[in-house]
Amino acid sequence: MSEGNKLPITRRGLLGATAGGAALAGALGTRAMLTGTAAVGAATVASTTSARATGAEVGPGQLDEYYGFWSSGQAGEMRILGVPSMRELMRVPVFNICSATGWGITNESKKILTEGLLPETKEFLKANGHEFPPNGDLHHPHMSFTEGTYDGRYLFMNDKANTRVARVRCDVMKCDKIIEIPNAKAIHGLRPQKWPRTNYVFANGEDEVPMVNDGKILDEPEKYVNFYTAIDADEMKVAWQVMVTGNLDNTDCDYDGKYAFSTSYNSEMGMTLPEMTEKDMDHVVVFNIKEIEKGIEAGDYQELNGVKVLDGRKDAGNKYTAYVPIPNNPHGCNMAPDKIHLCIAGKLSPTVSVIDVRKLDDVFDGKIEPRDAVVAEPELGLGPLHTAFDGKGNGYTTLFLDSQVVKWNIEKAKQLYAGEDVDPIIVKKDVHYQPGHNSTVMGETLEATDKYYLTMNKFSKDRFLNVGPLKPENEQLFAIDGDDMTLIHDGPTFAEPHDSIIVDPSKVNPVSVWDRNDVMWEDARKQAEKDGVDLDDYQDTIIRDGNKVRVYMSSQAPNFSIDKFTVQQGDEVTVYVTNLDDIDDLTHGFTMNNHGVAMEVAPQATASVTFTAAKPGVYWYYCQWFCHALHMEMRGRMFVEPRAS
Ligand code: CUK
Ligand code: CUA
Ligand code: CA
Repeated sequence: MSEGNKLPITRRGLLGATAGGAALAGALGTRAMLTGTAAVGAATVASTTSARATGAEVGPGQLDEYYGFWSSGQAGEMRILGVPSMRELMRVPVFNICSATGWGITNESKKILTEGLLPETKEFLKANGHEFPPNGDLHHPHMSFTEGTYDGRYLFMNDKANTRVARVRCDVMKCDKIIEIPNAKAIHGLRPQKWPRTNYVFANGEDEVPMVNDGKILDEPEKYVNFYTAIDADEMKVAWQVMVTGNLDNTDCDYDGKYAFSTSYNSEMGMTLPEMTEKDMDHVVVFNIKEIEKGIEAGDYQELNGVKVLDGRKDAGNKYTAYVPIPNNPHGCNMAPDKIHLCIAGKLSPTVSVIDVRKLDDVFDGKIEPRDAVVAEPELGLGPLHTAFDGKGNGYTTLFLDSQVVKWNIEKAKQLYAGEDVDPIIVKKDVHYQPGHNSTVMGETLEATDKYYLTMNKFSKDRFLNVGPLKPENEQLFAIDGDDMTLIHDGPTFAEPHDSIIVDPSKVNPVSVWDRNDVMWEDARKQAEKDGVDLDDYQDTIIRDGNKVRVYMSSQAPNFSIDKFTVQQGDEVTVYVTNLDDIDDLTHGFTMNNHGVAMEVAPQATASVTFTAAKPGVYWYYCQWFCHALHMEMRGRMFVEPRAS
């Protein structure tokens, strides 16, 4: 072989270069490994061998067994997948701007994106040419709970980039509230209260800043603090905050409604990497919810930016918080569905620290030391990040550095900690590569199952056709109902699914068609009433109100009720479109050429958009959702007259 023909020596080269590669890959348990899997569908087909073997195959036209709700990290949206096929079913824009649906463009979405921002944020965004942050970093989507299990009302999620928390309505799968959290910076960990129901959503800031962050204090880290936030989940308003020592990373809460927890990797309050990793031990902060509520009642708080802030710092000398020492820059914080064991992943420590939450009463009563609440600390492998559960007493912990998942038994880990000669590790599986979050079916509820295990891997390396310097990430689904963990899906995903939940469809029941009385377009309804327009009926009304023009039209395939309207240069034009079609799939849209305007109008919905008609001329508007054989013809003209001045 000449030098030029030589394949580079990589794992891909070794596997792909010979016919033996296929056999080798088969022996490794999946054909998906070899096929490149350019699309999610292809990946599903490619892995049918193992999917069939476990009975997990989802054929054409068949429905998936479970819903998956996915984060997308810096893409800012939430995604809905079907499990086990891993088909992407829908994208729900939340913190991002969406070209398809008009999220961030319509008046209805802009209201949601702006109304929860702090006044000063609106001001400094304006200086950057924005009404609302155009990006978000969505890490943790979690569903609302009633009595320890999902109730299908809402999904809550954080935005680390702009310190926000959002809520998605599960009936229509649209975001209905976004709030910016005052005082805290970079909301990262987020969990809804599990018991008795989700009255609170717990969210922690990750970054330390001065308590009053107005530029008077800058490089004086000893004056920085961090905040833990409880949000009233029904009102989507901050209920209270607790000031803590150290930073905060991930959060979870118990099944009794008594305690919430948050990991800190920077108990050092260091500002540089060497400082943040200096100590062998960091901590988990335990928040005593009843004591905090009592403290608020007793007036033991200061008001800061309209929020009641309690002092839960380490030396504050009260019962709001306890600090449990944990090695070493811990990350994941996962409450087991046995209601007892809280699992803290050590990250730089190869251990998972298991806290028995029943012992926390004694910690707060001063009967035992905080560290005495730790009942196991098994060594599991390098870089433990997050733990999922199967409801059978086992944990599944991702090992970032080892590129593995380790299945281990909690009871055996406790026995080992107590000095018995047992091995808690059941099995380790390679994953590809560098896993972060993971999930099991209903795994963070009292109805946790041992059906499927999902690993969300940060690197795909050489697993797919090269698409340039930016690589996709990779997700792998395992069947775990047998003795072994069997890989049944392996496929790429776009940035960056941090976290996911897998939910039984009995918990989720979205509608197919909007209710005409929905609050989503309340402002449009009020304006139409003032304008004497019946939004529920056929509309073709154009209202001129100074230099404001309001155009009311309805859509019914393949027609807009108005095929032309005239405005003047500089007019502020608002177009309201009501979709009178009421059957599945008959979504229309409204796109105004050359104005940066597009929106989705799903069956029985009203949507509106406002823009300035800046340049005289003829502009076509059209429906951008393919709705009918005559969809292309579903269009009309806007005439912009030169302003007569
Ligand atoms: S963090 Cu992403 S891998 Cu934001 Cu939940 Cu651990
Ligand atoms: Cu209506 Cu396309
Ligand atoms: Ca540290």
